[in-house]
Amino acid sequence: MENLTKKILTALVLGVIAGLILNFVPDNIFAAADTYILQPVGQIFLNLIKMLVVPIVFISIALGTASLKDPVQLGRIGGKTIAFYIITTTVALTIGLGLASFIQPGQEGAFNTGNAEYQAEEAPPIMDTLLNIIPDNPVNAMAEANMLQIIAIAIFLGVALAKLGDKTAGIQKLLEQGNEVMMFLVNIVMFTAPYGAFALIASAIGDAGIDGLEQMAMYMLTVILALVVHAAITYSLAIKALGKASPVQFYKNFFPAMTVAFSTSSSSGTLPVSMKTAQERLGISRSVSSFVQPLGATINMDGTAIMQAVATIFIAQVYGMDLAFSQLVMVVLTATLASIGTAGVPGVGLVMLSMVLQQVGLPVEGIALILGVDRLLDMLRTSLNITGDATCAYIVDRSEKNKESAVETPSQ
Ligand code: DAS
Repeated sequence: MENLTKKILTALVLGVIAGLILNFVPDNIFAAADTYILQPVGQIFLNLIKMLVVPIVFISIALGTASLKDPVQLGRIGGKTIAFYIITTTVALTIGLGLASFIQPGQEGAFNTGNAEYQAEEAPPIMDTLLNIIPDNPVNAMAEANMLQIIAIAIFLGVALAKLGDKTAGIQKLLEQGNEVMMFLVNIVMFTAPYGAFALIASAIGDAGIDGLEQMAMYMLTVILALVVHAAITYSLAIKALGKASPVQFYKNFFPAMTVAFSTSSSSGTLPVSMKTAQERLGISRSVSSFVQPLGATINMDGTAIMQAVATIFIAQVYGMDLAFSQLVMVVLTATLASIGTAGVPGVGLVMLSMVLQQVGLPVEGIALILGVDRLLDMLRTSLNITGDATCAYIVDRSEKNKESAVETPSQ
């Protein structure tokens, strides 16, 4: 994994250089390079890694649930996970709102809002998302890669396997072997990671353009600063205080998965690697990792929440609109709820941002101002998203192990 991480990092550096160079070639040359080389290579890598997500999530959750001692433990793990996710997302939003209000990245009149337009995609209503968690057609859920429904089906199967025990040993063995096959395929697919990483970041930098990067520098720096503060403070404190571990060591061990998340901008697509890294390098049990991380890839996106908070303040400033405290509270509530219903795929943060802006009465077309640099920020915030999921899995796993050891070694 170390060697692969070095190759991905090298590919990313070369991709940034290539992207900057592409800014100095004629537009038609960049368009041809992007259309016939960079996009296809990047898409092949993304498709290969996403190909494994549904089987890996389904098999790991079913096996993880089946290995739990009792369904009560599943309920306890679920409760701790949801609580951690809601608290850290709220903290992330507060950091984003606070830094953006302090730094003031958007000045009224500094940006051309005249021809800004953005066609907002409809994000699913929250209630529909919650009701749709229980699928009416498991095959459909798999075909549509509906992660929340796949998680629900896998949990039902896992509980049945746990209850039926030896009667279904054959199915459990089949799932175990399926997991082995999937992990092998992850290793195979990851050989394409450096090429995909190079292509995706070169395309994103070439597309953003040096002018676009300069004009959006303050906005980007505010988002990046908030991402770093959340990782360096919120997660580090949680790892130290609740996980009883060194945050530096945690980040070193989880870094390979973060480079893949950065390259793909997809939490769901990175799941095969983030779960493998969490289990093999962070020592998180498969039962906790395979429940907490897939759930987090779908409902927990602290990096995305930070972008939404900063973007909301930025757009309000650019359009010269002040946000009352009650509107800021609405931003926190809407962004927290919006993240539950959307899967971790590239660009989903903007779909949710349009919901937040509509909720507080800000012009949705303001998203057009940040569109050009969003893919680059998506890479960074997706790395934070999966890190929050792994931090939660680590802490929940430690608390479960402490509980088990407490039970096994009753007080004297
Ligand atoms: N790319 C999303 C993810 O996979 C995050 C986002 O779009 O904000 O987590």
